[in-house]
Formats: sequence, structure tokens, C-alpha cells
Amino acid sequence: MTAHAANDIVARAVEVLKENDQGTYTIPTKGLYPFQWNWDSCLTALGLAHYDEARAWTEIETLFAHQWPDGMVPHIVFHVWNDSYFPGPEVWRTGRPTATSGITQPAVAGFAVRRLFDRAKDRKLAAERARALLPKIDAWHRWFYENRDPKGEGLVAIIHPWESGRDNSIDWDDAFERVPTEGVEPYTRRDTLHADPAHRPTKAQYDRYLWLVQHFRGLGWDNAKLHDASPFQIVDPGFNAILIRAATDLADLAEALGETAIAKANRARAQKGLAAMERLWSDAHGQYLCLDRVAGTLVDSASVGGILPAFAAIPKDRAAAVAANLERLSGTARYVVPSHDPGDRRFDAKRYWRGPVWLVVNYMIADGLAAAGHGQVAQRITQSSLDLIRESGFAEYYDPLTGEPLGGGRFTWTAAMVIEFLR
Ligand code: 9YW
Repeated sequence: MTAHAANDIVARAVEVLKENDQGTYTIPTKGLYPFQWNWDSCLTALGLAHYDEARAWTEIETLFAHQWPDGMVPHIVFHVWNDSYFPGPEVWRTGRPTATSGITQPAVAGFAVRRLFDRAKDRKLAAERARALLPKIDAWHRWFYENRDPKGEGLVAIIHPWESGRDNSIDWDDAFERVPTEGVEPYTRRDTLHADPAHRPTKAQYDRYLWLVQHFRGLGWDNAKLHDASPFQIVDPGFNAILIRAATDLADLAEALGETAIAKANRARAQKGLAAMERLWSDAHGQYLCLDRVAGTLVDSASVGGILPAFAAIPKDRAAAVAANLERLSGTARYVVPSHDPGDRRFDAKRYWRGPVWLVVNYMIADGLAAAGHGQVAQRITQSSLDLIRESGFAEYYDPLTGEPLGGGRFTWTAAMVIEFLR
């Protein structure tokens, strides 16, 4: 790509970020998602930093201003009333001063803050803002291991598919059989007004998403109770790898800022987590798999959740196998990385997290593989991502076979990732 073409794409990406900027936080896209989402914001901050470092720090600070007293950082903050999204605050009823959801999302903040800090031109500002965020992110990490790893195994479980960020992944299908639907209050979806219903989760899945929300609400959103009370407890390798990477990054950052206790705690979490990840490895698939903690078995489902661990410092042989697996996948899909293996009969090229390519996931996988010395595979992922943008614009996700743009349009984190790929 010429420098001129790259500049043009970055300028268009900045327009998308500015359009969705609400002043102190950014919405993922107008209509479909009118609030602040947790991991969207953290990754979006990286894009914002390219033109306004102070604003980038504010993005993450706003999210952490709504951290729960127990340390959890919620997956959605409902800053202002808006009826274009369901389920809204009236369904969650978490009782927070500013309404939030009651579950969390991938812990990418530690990674994002370290990256912002490392690259900052304004060193004084970065040191000040990072130092203030450090104990908050540390508290979130502690919360994870205390509440989602009750037996101290080194791996945390998600208790709702929305927590993984990969809402309707094939990974959850079997475990979802255990989630009842009796007693789900009548509801009207709004997502299908903004995006093609054929590209979104099904009603059967939504019924179960809502059963879980009602179940947790019935337990007063008490995190000391929710894990054990959930019929859905999944150890997602991608989710854990993000937390492990964030813990490592937070430890490095804490060391740089002289916060030795935070550094030590996070280093220990990362080490224990990396060792425990071995339990999730599958030689047959050449990638990691989810563990269904209720059933006690690995889930035979080759999704991108098992490739994402490349983002963390996994053993060299595992990273090499994941890179080889990606080479194979690029022979089956025109654009990588599909969110599910196209060779699986359950693959669905257009339905949300059951096949489509997501640029945030591409970014994290490429980042990890490049650091592990697999620069060529990383480059292929970056190239696919840029091809998709050029051909199909800043979509929420893309068909890996045709490149067709899917879901919401003018999407914030997609735009932020493109700036990252090009700068
Ligand atoms: C929903 C905002 C969010 C992302 C998730 C993605 C989707 C929202 O959109 O979930 O209501 O289903 O799956 O990862 O944070 O972009």
C-alpha cells in the first residue's frame, strides 16, 4: 500500500472514532451499541492515542470509574438512557450509582495501558495516568482469580457467553444445553432492528443469555455466589490468555513505576496461568480448546478462542503449532482469521462469532505471533485485515470467504485496529 493510501485510510478511521466519541468514552457504533463496552474501550484507546494521548487515557479512566467495589469491571456502562439496545439497565438491575451490566469482559486493560505508556510522547502525563490506573487494574485481576477460580487452578471461568466477547461461539453450544429457558420474562430484541437477523445470535441463544442474567440477578449479583451457582462455567483459552498477557504487562509497567507489590502479584498470576494453560492444549487440533468446568471435559470445537492464546507468552512449540494451524486456515478461507474453522460442519460464514473475521482478534493474534518470531504469519493476518478494510469499510465483522461486511457499520474498534495496523 502506498503512503498516500495508508494516510487516507487512517484519516477515515479517525473520522469513525470521532463520530462515536461521546467526550469521555466512545460507543462501539451508533444504534446497535449506544453505551460503553469494556474491551472495546480499552482497544479503542490505542487508536485514540495516535491523535490525542490525553483523550486515550480518559477512555480507560472512564471505564474504571465504574469498577465495582469488589474489583469487577463491568462489561457495559449505561452512561445515558437509550432504548435502542436490549437488555438495558431495567433488565440488569445491578443497583450501581451509574447503571452497569453485572458481568465482565476480556481483561485487555492491562495490555492497553502498558502499550499506551510505552508509546507515550507525553511521558509525564503517561506516568501520572498509568500510576493511578495500576491499582485498579490489579484489583480487577485479583477479582478474577478470587471469584472465577475458586479452586485456585490458575485458570478463570466465564459464567456467561457475553463475558468472553464471543457471544454465540460454537464453543458454548453443548454447555448451553444445560441452561434452561423456563421463566424467562417476555422480551423484545433490538439488535435485529439494526443488523441482519441472519448475522446475529438466534432466539434460542438469547433465551439462554437472559435466563443466566435473571438467575444472577436473583442472587443479588453477589460474585461470591455466582460462579458456583452458574450452570455455565467455561474456561476459555482466549479469555485466560488475554488475562495472562495483561498480568504480564501490568507487572512490567508496575516495575517501571516502582510498584513492586503489584509487579510481584501479577507476575505470579501470569506464571501460574501459563502453566495451567497446558491442560487446554489439543494436539489433534493444533490449538487450545475450552474446558467445560461443569462437565470436566474439553470442548471439541476449533474456534479462534483457541488461537488467541498466541497473544500470551505460550511455550515456543505451542506458538509454532498455532502458526502452522493458521497457515492451514489461510488455505481454507480467503481472509483470516475466521472465528471458527471452516472445515467444521457447524461453521457459519456470516453469523457473528461462528465464522466471521473480527479485526480486534486479528490484532491480538498478530501481535503475539510477531513477538514469538512468526512474522510472516503475523504479516498475513495484517494483510487480510487491511484488504477487508479497503474492500468493505469499517464493519463490525466480515465473511471470511467473501469479505462481505457484516453486522454494524462504522465500527469504533475496527477503526482503532486499522490505525494500529498502519502506524
Ligand atoms: C451484544 C460491542 C460488543 C463487543 C462484543 C460483541 C458484541 C454485544 O458487541 O456484543 O449485545 O451482543 O460480541 O465482543 O464487545 O462491540
